[in-house]
Amino acid sequence: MLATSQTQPGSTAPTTPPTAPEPAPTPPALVGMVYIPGGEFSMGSTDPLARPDEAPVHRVRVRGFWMDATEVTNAQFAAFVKATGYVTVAERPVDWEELRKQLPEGTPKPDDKTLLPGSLVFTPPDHPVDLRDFSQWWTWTTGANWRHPQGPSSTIDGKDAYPVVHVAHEDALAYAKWAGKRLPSEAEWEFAARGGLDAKVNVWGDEPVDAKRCNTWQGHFPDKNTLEDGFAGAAPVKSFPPNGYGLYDMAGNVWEWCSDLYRPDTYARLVLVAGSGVVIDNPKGPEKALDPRNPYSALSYVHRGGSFLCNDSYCASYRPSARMACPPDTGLMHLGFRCVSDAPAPSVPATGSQVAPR
Ligand SMILES: [Ca+2]
Repeated sequence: MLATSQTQPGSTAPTTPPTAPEPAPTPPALVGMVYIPGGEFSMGSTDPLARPDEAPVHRVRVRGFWMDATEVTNAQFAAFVKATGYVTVAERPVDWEELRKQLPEGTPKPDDKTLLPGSLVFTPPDHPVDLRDFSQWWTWTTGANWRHPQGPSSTIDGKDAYPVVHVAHEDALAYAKWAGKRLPSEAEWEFAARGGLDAKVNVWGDEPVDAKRCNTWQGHFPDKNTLEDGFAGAAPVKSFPPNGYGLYDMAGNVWEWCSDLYRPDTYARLVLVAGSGVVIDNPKGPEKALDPRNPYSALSYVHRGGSFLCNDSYCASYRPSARMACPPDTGLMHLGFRCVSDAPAPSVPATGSQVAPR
C-alpha cells in the first residue's frame, strides 16, 4: 500500500527488491516440534565412560523427521487424559499374572497391599550405599503416578511445564497415537540428540558436563546432592540450553522411551549382518529383547538421555550414546518421553527458527 501511494502519476510501478519467501506456517499438529533433517552419523561411543552396549561404533543413516522440542509435559499429558479418559499403568492395580512372568519361576505372590496401584519413587538414603543395589534408593510407592510423582501426598500443581513421569511404555504409545505421532527409534533419538555434531561425547561437544549444561546430579550419589544446577529432581522443560537442532533436555532431566526393543549386543548384531564399514539404513531395533537387568521379562524397551539422577560415579547416561532399558509396564520418577512425526519436511529450509511458537 505504501509503495502504491508513493507512485508518481504516469510512472510505472516501482520495482521492489526481491525478498525471501515467508516460511510456510507450521501446521498445528507440529507446533512445538523441530524438523530434524536426515543424515548419517556414527552411532555408539568409545568414550571411557561408555558402557559395552554402546559398541561397536557404526555408521547409521536416518531419514528426516519432526521431533518434540521438549519432553512431553504434565500439561500436554493432562490434555490427553482429559480428552480420552486414559488411565496409566501406575494408576491400575498390579496384574499379578503379568508381574509373575517377569520374576523367577516359583516367586510367591506378594501381599495384596503391594499389588495396589503404584510406581517407583527415588528415596535418597542419608548415607553412602552400595551402588550395585538400586533398591537402596528406589522404593515401590503405593499411590505414586504421574499426578503424584513423589507419592500420594505430592501433586503436580504448578508443574504444567515439568516433564510427565511414571509413564509406562504403553502409556507413551497411547499418548503418541492420540497426538498422531510415534516414539522415536533409538537411531533417530541419538541422531537428534547429537544436534548435528558427529562423534562427540556430549550433545554440546566434547567439553565435560557441568551444572549449566543440563539437569543431572551434582555431589555424591545417591546421598548428597549439592544442587549446583538448582534442581533436586526434574526441572521445567527448557530450563537448560538446547542442542544444535533446538531440542531441549536431550541430556538429563528425565529419561525418554524409544520404540526399539533392547539388547546389549544390538550394534554387534547389526554390524555382523551388514558387514563392517557399511552404513546401516534406518535401524529399528531387534525383533526380540534380551535385557540382563530384567532377565525374566520377554520385553524390554530402550530409553535414552539420562536423568536428574545421572552422576559420573554411577551413571553418565546424559551422553547421547548411553542406553538403558525397562520392561514396558515400568514407571519411574525419572522416566518420561517425547514423540516424533513423519509429517513432510517444511517447504522452506529452516534457518534457525524451526521451533514453532508454543
Ligand atoms: Ca531428557
